[in-house]
Amino acid sequence: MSRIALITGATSGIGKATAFAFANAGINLILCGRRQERLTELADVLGKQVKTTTLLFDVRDSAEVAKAIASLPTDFQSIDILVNNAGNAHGMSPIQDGDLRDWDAMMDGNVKGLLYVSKAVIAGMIERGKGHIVNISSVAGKQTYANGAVYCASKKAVEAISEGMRLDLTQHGIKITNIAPGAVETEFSLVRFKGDESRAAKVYEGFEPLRAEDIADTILYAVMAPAHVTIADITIYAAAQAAPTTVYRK
Ligand code: NDP
Ligand code: 8X3
Repeated sequence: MSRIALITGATSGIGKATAFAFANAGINLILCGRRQERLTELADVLGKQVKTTTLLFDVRDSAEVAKAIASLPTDFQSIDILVNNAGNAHGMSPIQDGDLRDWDAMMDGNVKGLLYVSKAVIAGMIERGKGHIVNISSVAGKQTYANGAVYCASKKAVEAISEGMRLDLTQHGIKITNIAPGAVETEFSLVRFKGDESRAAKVYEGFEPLRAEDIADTILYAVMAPAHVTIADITIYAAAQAAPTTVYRK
């Protein structure tokens, strides 16, 4: 029987590419995000390949998350795969200049949001004695860089949550995969720099960044591993990137 995957942040970038990769592999989809129009467009396309439904919620709102997931039609309730991908960086500045709204957006979305969605899905996985959770961390969760303390902290938290989930959930037949990408050209930098297109474009200038599809391929690889194999932790850099802020540009 085809598996069912819930992907957060499916409206853009890595989440969207993962939705395409999963559909090509015959995995049914629950596509989540805050932009209904994009969700509808995506569901129209991918619904031709696999069974697809959408959920509109902000991961920062625990009640909204619980309500949305509880509202799934019966044939989408047995979630086999959860891809905790929704998240963003907001702002980039020395800690002393940080904006409290940016800090809230990152800690509430990247950390607490991931927890809220996981909580709503894990109970069913435990009941069924199987499941797979893929958490999208970042190289920022492996190594802190200047002007990024809070985003890095949010991704270090994701790393810790992945480890903790693996310790607590392995006995219930649930696999945990933590994926830490380097620079991927998506809407990420546009969001970080609040719509400043030229500043966002500079992040990817002079080298070939990762594409969302590269990360989607890795996520697919992890979820297609045989039953006895857990892909626990993967770090992916662009070939020209050696560390979060060490990029060899031409
Ligand atoms: P995008 O900005 O392209 O996509 C972010 C996705 O997250 C969107 O679909 C957005 O959907 C969703 N999202 C953001 N905030 C919320 C929220 N509060 N509630 C619900 N959905 C939300 O960026 P990426 O695809 O690059 O980012 C995906 C993940 O990958 C993030 O966790 C990011 O930190 C991580 N990452 C990205 C890297 C990069 O270089 N691009 C590198 C390492 C990790 P919508 O706006 O519709 O809600
Ligand atoms: C996104 C990659 O290096 O900008 O998580 O933090 S980085």
